[in-house]
Amino acid sequence: MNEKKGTLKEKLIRAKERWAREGRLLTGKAGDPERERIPPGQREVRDFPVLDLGVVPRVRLETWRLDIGGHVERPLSWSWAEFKAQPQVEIVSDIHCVTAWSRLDNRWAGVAARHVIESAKPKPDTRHVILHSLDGYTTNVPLPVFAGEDVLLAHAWEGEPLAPEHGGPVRVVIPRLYFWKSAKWLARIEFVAQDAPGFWEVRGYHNEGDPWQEERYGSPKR
Ligand SMILES: Nc1nc2c(c(=O)[nH]1)N[C@H]1C(S)=C(S)[C@@H](COP(=O)(O)O)O[C@H]1N2
Ligand SMILES: [Mo]
Repeated sequence: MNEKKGTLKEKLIRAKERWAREGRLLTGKAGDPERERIPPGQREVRDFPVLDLGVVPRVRLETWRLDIGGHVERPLSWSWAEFKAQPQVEIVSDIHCVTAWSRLDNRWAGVAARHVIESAKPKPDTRHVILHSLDGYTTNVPLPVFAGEDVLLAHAWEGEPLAPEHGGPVRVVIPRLYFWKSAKWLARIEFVAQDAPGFWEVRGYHNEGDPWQEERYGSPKR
């Protein structure tokens, strides 16, 4: 990474840590997903903003692999062809980013997280899933959330291959949590018995991140 990009990245991280300390955007009211479409403190956008640490990893499909392991009976490593040969599903879901934008009705295509779980067979005391990305980013999710029927390893958005800036070739999509839990440039899925907070979770962001409960920020875990 060059020096300028490094500085921008540090500035962005500092700003988002400050938001967490100040509790920016908090309304103090929970929302009801049965009756409302937009969680508290969010506003709808029509474009598709890009949010990351400012470095888009260069990925070649010929060498791309997805490793699935940790606390499992059957560790797996899929090439691009193997990944594409898994059962494919299409899911329409909403995005809720902790920076307050929500984007409704996104049509994703890919491999269901449930299929990954059934294939790798996590051991009975598995509690969490750590997602590892090619830019060094990590995020953690409880296994029951990752096992949700709407959770996807997505390679397409609105009928087109997922763009590199949005996490292509493959990103995770977890509609029930704030979008920072949806790891872009997915490289490894690690099942674990012991939770481990990820990149934003150790920088003041909530460990679970349910937008309807406004779980934007948590206590610092450093
Ligand atoms: N690998 C990786 N995944 C990531 C991030 C990142 O920096 N690196 N940023 C997260 C954050 S904070 C958000 S809001 C969403 C943004 O996804 P988008 O750029 O497709 O809108 O990706 C999430 N996944
Ligand atoms: Mo974000």
